[in-house]
Amino acid sequence: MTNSDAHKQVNLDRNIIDRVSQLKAKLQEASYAYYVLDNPIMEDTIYDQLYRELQDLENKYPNLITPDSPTQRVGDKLDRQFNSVTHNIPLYSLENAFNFEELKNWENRWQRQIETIPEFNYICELKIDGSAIALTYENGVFTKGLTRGDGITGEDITHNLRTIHSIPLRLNIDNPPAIVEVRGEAFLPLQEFNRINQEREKNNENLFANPRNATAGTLRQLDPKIVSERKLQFFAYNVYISPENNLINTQKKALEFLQQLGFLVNPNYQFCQDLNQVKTYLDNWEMERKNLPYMTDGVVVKINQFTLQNDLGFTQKFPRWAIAVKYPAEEVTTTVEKIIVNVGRTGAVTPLAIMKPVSLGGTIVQRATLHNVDRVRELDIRVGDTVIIRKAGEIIPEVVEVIKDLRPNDTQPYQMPTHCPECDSILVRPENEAVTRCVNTSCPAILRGSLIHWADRDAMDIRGLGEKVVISLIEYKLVKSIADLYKLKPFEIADLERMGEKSAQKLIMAIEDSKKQSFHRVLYGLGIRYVGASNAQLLADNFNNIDNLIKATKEELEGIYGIGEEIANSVVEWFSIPKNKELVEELKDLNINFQSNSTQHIKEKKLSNKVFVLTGTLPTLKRNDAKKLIEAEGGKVSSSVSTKIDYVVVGEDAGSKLEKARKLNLQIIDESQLLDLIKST
Ligand code: 1X8
Repeated sequence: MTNSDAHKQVNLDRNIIDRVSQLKAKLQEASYAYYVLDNPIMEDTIYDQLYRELQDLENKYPNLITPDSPTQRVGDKLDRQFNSVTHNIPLYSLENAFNFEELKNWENRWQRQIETIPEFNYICELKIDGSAIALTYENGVFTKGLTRGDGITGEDITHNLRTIHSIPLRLNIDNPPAIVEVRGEAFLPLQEFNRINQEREKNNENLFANPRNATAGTLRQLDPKIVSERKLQFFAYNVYISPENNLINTQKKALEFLQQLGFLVNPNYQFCQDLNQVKTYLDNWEMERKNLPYMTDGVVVKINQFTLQNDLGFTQKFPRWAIAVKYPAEEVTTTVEKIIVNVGRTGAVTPLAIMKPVSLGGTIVQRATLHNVDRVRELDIRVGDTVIIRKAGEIIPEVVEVIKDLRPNDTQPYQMPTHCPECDSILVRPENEAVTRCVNTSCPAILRGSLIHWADRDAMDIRGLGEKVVISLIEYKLVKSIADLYKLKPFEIADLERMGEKSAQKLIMAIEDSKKQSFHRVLYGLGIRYVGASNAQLLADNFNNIDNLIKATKEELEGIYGIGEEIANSVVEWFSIPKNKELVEELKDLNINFQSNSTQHIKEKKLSNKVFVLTGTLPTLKRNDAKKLIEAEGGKVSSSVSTKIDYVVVGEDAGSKLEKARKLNLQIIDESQLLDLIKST
């Protein structure tokens, strides 16, 4: 290379470097105008061209790729579950008020907390029904995004949050503070929520019950590509800056600052002098919120002044300076066309009203649960009745009331069937239980429910195995148990209604893939009564494999913190039924995962499954801080001393708990030993 060639090379690089940074800046500006300001400054085709030019340059010169480049929003699929990360600042939830009276009580309460009440006012913001998220920016660049989790530790979902266009990858100011932490709500606009559910219905996948669940489910995807296809949005509502900035000393200024940083802030917030003005805001948005393109479930009322917020601080669970005022669940009227009963996977028989379709809380509904026989009798609901229905947090709403004055002539009281509508066995209602059951273990309804549950998102997560496919599989006698799923041949299902060869192949792959799911999901999938997703995790962590669990006695099960008598009984009973044991053996032979993976994150925590009791005054740690430290490492804190306790942490003036701990021969430690425990292992 001659001298002048080398010179040219440097120039070329300089030009390319400049071009790349210009492209990044221009694309970022256009994206911000489109997604945050809702005021596009560039044609889509131009954006695409510039984006492709940047992508080509980055492909050619990979060392020019930076994490804040617009091309870096959709990354690679994760090959493991998410890491748990401790929040720098806990993410508290909010205390709820359900009417204005309760809001006034809250004001009285916080005002009694302080000696002199300074001048103050409130900021009202809409409460968005999504997932709370914490974002970290280091020197202006987005580096980490966590879910709320339990408020102390969350899950690292950075790769998914990067796909949300209203989350800037780089803050929009010169000389950003070293650390900026932004909190806000990720959510799915209603239109997008409905589109996703329509798609899921088409693909025979289970529907999301509401936008909140859909948001949480989407954020927990391992593949950012799927996340980026679902148009999530983000409203920012809180910011922490380090080093501190004393100019931002009110919530109003914080919201304005967030906008300057490039975030989308919900524009419907309002400054209120006092609770009377808050009342006007609440009354106005009770109806107005129904016209918004996203779901809200209330209003967050915050004290505006940060000095006052700091003086008030936090209770064990909530900030004292903010409260959520919840609106009552939406109710609508419709008429009953039919009353049917549904048999679930446990054989439980639930009466349902089939109604004239109505719009309720963002979705069209047609079925409402009547819960049980007693409820049906109490309501005296009849075909032809006009009813008031309400969403109770699930996709199937409930009937709240029958408007008797609107009842047509010639109606008949509803008679619950005495026999199972699916297998004609006689229905049984055990004494002192509200539930009527079909107890025929070969009832097709029970098989159907078990298969749907097995395929559930939180169980084996088998895509394409929704209710309709399961019904066909059973109808054509292709499966008689969960194990039969793993013996299906593509040609057998390709003939089913609405299934082609391609979807059949895909379904077979998804079923095969589910063999890799972790043990706790398998346990949950078995559908043992009272063993929900979190109890399944507890059992998997403590017993490691299915053989240990099968052998476990009621006492051993009850020895686990978090497992009570009801659950223990249910587990022992389930494994004592020969048919269930046969199923487990058959699934084992098919290579279903019945073994805990010891590298799971829960195991990495130092105090996993250790239970502590705190008693007396510790020398440096406040009780609540000690609790948080223990919980952050996976431990639990109990308030009562029993043989289930691993450590009793003792401070000054410890009383009866210390005595009891000595009697039970428990391990007694002091604060410094606790801290060693956390630091070591
Ligand atoms: C939760 C929410 C908050 C706000 C809006 N929507 C929510 N779901 C807000 O402050 N604008 S604050 C909050 C919390 O602190 N847990």
